[in-house]
Amino acid sequence: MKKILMLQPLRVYRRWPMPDDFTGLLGNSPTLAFAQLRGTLRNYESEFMDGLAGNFTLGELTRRAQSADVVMLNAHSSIGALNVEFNLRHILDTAPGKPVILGGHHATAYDFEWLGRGAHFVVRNEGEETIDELMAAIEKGGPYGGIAGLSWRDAERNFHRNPARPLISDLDSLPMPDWKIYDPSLYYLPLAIPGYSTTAETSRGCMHRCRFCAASEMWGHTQRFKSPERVLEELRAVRKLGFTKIWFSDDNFGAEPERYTKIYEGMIRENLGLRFASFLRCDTVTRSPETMKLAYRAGMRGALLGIESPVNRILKDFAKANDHETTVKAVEVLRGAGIFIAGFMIVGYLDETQAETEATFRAADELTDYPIISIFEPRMGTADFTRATAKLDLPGGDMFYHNTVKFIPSKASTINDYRDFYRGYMTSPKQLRKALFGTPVQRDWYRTLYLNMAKSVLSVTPTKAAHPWEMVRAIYR
Ligand code: B12
Ligand code: SF4
Repeated sequence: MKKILMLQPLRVYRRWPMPDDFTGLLGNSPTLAFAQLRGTLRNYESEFMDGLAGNFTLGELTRRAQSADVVMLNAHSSIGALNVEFNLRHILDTAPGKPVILGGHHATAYDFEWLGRGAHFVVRNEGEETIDELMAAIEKGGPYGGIAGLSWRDAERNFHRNPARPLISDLDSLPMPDWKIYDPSLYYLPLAIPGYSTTAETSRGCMHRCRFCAASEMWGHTQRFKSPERVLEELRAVRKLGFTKIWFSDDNFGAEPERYTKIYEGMIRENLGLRFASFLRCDTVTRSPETMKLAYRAGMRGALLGIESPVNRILKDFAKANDHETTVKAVEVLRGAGIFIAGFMIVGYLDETQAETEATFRAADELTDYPIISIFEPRMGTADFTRATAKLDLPGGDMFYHNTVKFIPSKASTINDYRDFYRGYMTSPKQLRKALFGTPVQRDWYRTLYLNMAKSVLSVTPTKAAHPWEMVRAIYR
């Protein structure tokens, strides 16, 4: 039987004083991808190493890669690409001869670039059916040309991109994810109850077309749903394994209120005792305020709300199909229901004026319990990548790598406003009060964040201090 190492690459390069993938400071949850792939590949022996959550050495990676027959890596963002590449090269050097397979959002957008960097195979878009066929082909030594959704290189280093694979029409037909591959002690979501945290999904993709969004692009601007019965079956399984906190990976959670009403009612009826957070559009909230009250009773404690900007001109330019008035209403509904609002916002957008950027910073506190503000990053495959390329307004090359301190040249000064905003925000008595006397989720959220920020600052080494805000190599063993 073939043995598979499933790998979320180790953080070999880190930035200091704050990491480049800042969201990890707010809590973490594993990618569902490997539980799902493990569910599909039940006839293989597999283990998972989460280099974003665990503290592994390169020596350990070498040992595990050497004892595996196949290595699978998740490449999901330009921010993580440097570390994925380092892990890939390390495996090729220290465990030569093993087929190395990549998958995920970034691998899909940059398949040939990854083959050029040494990967043998890239599974594009949805992974389950392709990986099943690929593993069978690897056992036989090929051929690979007939496997839809696969990019691969042959012995002469010619690159091939097979035709795309149609999306799975019925998500209920997927095997159950196998959450047992995760070490529960590595994950923590600040949702104010004890117990373990993990990731689950109720749907895949999103039917909207926001110009900056790569997630919707990945799934062909479609959204497919699992049935409420299947979702409840998964939640029961998760609960049985001792998890109490869920991050739903859905890009557009709650999109069909009737379907989610059934899920929430089931969770309440079965007294699952779960707490969860999910990505929500503002119009999903305003379309059905009653459903949000039910969601709270079912355990929703965090809304990762797509606010983006308080400026209607910018929202229109994003093609967000929402306006600021909807945002204000959504915030009111969620606050009324008692749900913590982590608001996603974007500054430094193409053509954004300084006044519009300032309006976003000014609105951030009022519209959220905590604002997750990103500086605009044109992602490969999106309409905005094409727009930024046409204007020669890209932070760097083809955006294969991105380090979150370099922005589109026309908005380079935004970084200073951004740092001033967060410095002021995090040291304001208002946030400190939330950490000490806020609602249970506010307290958990802010304490987790302050603690992780302190740990990050205190992880200083002479090398890091000499190169603040640069990615520096952090693993030497
Ligand atoms: C959980 C999660 C995280 C977790 C864990 C990440 C991890 N990979 O371990 C944490 C919090 C650490 C995280 C961090 C970040 N994340 Co994140 N994350 C998610 C989230 C919400 C869920 C992922 C998931 O479980 N999906 C469900 C599974 C079933 O789908 P999937 O991952 O796509 O996997 C399928 C296929 O892609 C494929 N597949 C995936 N991997 C592999 C590997 C192999 C070998 C194979 C064969 C197939 C395969 O098969 C799977 C089944 O079909 C997604 C949103 C989403 N809907 O996916 C964002 C998302 C992936 N994250 C994103 C981003 C931007 C980030 C950050 C940069 C945020 C930040 N600024 O800090 C960081 C980067 C971290 C890093 N160093 O790379 C973006 C990526 C956008 C892009 N590349 O274009 C997404 C899409 C969110 C969004 N809507 O913008 N993230
Ligand atoms: S609603 Fe969210 S997931 Fe859907 S396209 Fe817009 S940003 Fe992307």
